[in-house]
Amino acid sequence: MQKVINSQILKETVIEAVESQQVIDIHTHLFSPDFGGLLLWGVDELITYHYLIAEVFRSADISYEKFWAMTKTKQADLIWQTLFINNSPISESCRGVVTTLKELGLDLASRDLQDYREYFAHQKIEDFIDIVFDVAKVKSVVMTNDPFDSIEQPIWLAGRKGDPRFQAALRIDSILNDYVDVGRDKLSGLGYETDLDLSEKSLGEIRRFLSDWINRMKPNYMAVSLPPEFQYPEDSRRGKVIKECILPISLEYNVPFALMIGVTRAVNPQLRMAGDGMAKTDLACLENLLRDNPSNKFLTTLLSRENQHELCVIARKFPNLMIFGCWWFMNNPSIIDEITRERLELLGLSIILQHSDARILDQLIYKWKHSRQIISKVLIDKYQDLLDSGWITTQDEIGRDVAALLGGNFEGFLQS
Ligand code: FIX
Ligand code: ZN
Repeated sequence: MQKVINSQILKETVIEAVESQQVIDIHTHLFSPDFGGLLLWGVDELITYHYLIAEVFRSADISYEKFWAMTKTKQADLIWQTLFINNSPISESCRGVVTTLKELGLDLASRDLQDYREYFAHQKIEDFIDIVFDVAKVKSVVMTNDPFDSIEQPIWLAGRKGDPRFQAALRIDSILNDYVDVGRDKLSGLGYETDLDLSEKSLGEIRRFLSDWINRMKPNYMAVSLPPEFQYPEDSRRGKVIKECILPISLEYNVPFALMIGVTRAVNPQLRMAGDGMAKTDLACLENLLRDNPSNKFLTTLLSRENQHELCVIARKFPNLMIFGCWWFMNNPSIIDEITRERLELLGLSIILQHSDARILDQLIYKWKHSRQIISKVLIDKYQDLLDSGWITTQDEIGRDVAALLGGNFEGFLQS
């Protein structure tokens, strides 16, 4: 007998469904242990996350030069003192550290960074991964894999067989955004004969490269981050490579093309990785891609709040587009709340609600805990509206919907 939901039990039913659902995290910067030093974890990494580095310069009286000359431990000391001791850690990135330490069972009353360091020093990474996946209720994560990275490349070439909970995504930014200065050299270095003019031969070689690396990595998707001025079609090397190489290979191998649009890299280069900015995009580029390539599958997330409503409308028009997550500057409670409502209202359940973008393993804990809180709140309101309209629903149906939003839709989209 299925449990019919009424207003009295709606809240607890949704919270239970959302809190217990194992998620698939479709975009992270995490790595499995076989990638060695690329896997970041522990309290010093958490505190020196680039989101926090951007914040520390607003409050600490320190020059960029001096900060970058410090060891990671010293940087973490400074950030801890500035953002957690001298000020309440109220920003989303600071609160994330608090939530993570709390969920790991550390004593927040002590505020003793040394104590926290000792806790991490006693962890064995393989066990710690299990702890984090368990606490965060994460089933699997998708990495961001750069075939040209000097640490990653030999691992893939040797036939990587790492922890299967860490799945691959083939990242192709340097071919699309930096072909002249970086991409071409890297391709040549791997034995793909490419020229600056992108002759027919070069385009064939880029297709061969993509095929080889799809076979090698078995990626969930091919991905690129793009600037706000991105256009498609585009009379540029990038436009040509997308049209002649990415799209046909994506179709042939049934590997979606993920576009993450809106980042302006190095707005303040002094901040290094923390120095990227954003702006809104003319989404005609996406409409053109979707209309001209109806058999291709696309995943998209955008960095500008101003673009989010338009993105939902585009997704209504093109079933070959799956929109996902609240990317980077979007990944803040007030904006997650807003755009999750907008997406559910315009697209129903046919979306991927969230991804974490975690760079440090431990962040899976807070990113998913904070997101689940908002997702529950939004879904309670949406189901309440349905009940008020006279719809009768069950606990199983709510569980089914939540499972789709937090992982099933991604699996289904990949398999379709
Ligand atoms: O391009 C990306 O995948 C971005 O998410 C990153 O480059 C960015 O630095 C980040 O960590 C955002 O959360
Ligand atoms: Zn990312």
